[in-house]
Parts: sequence; C-alpha cells; structure tokens
Amino acid sequence: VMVDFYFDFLSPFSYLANHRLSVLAGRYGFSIQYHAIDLARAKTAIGNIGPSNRDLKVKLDYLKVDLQRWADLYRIPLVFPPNFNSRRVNAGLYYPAARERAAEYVRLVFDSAWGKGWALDADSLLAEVCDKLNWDLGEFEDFLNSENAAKAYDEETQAAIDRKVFGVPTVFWDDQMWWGNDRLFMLESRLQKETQP
Ligand code: GSH
Repeated sequence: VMVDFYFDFLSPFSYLANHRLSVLAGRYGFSIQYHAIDLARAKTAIGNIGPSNRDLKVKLDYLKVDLQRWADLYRIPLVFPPNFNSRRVNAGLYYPAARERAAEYVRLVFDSAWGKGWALDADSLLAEVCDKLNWDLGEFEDFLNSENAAKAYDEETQAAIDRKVFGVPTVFWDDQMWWGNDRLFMLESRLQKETQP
C-alpha cells in the first residue's frame, strides 16, 4: 500500500497529520510518498481567494484551541512559528539527497517549525536539518536557489492541482482522497478493512 501525502510546511494541520500518518504507516506497513506544495497557489487555482484563517482573528483563536487539543491528543508539542514563509523548506523536499530520506526531512522540518516554533525561513533551521542529515549546508542552499528547485516545486504543485488538491493536509490511497488531519481516521478504517488477513 502506498499513500500520497500533500502538505505545505506552513500548515499546522499538516504537522499534526504528518505525525499521525507516520504512526499509521508503522502500524499498517504502508509507504508514504511526500509532496510539498504551494498551498496558496492550490487555493487560488480553485477560486478560493477569501481571507486566510490567520487574518480572521475570531476563527484563528478557535483554531489555536483546536490545534492544541490535537497536539495534546497526539502528545506532541505545538508552537506557532513567527512567519509562514515555507517556500524554501517546501522546495527542499526535492533536493536529490532528500529522495531516500524524505520521511526524516519532513519530520525534522515540521518538528523545528511547529514543534519548536522556529521561523520557517530561518537559516538556523536549514543548518539544523543539514546537520542532522549530514548534508552540506552550502550545497543544499545552492539547490534551494536553483532553477531545478523552482521547477520541481512548481511541477509538484501543478500535479497536485491537476489531482484536485485544494487544501492541506491531503492524503490519497488510490483514487480516494481525504482532506484534513481530522479525516485520517477514515483512512485508518479503510486500512483496517483492507490490510487485515
Ligand atoms: N479540518 C482540517 C484538519 O483537521 O486538518 C482543517 C485543515 C485546514 O484548515 N487546512 C488549511 C487549508 O487547507 C491549511 S492549514 N485550507 C484550505 C481550505 O480551507 O479550503
């Protein structure tokens, strides 16, 4: 079984979903194909041009309570980062050396950004990730500034839009799609039905 996971590092619900998905992957033995995409572009593509949740104070106040409840349920920390500039870390998933280590890369970035509240565009975050993964920081930064990175990020986002991904976190198993950390129990229920002997 292979599950496609679409996310943007700026999304706290994606942070929660990434945690839960890796637990489920261990339990049910499926692999995860990671896709970092530009959420703003996916929203614009379907005409979702209203204000972001982060500009709706009353809703944002509720969402912060909701997110904390989920984090408590999962027993993981949740700290809001100071900005949402996810472009570089999203494109970083397409660094050639990240191919075989996608799960580690994704977990490291999410844990720094949403577990510790580090700025998504901080050089120190990139340095930490490179340190943990044994990557050369200069090489990684060169990739992030390259045409190849921009092209891969653009193509992955377009492929997601073509698949009708309009928000994150979104998971696919075959042609079935679920949007939201809070829908992962539905994926789990299908896994239970179809992977138990
Ligand atoms: N109920 C969902 C969950 O539990 O994950 C909420 C997910 C959510 O609001 N995601 C935002 C999104 O995709 C990004 S953090 N927004 C697009 C939309 O609302 O259509």
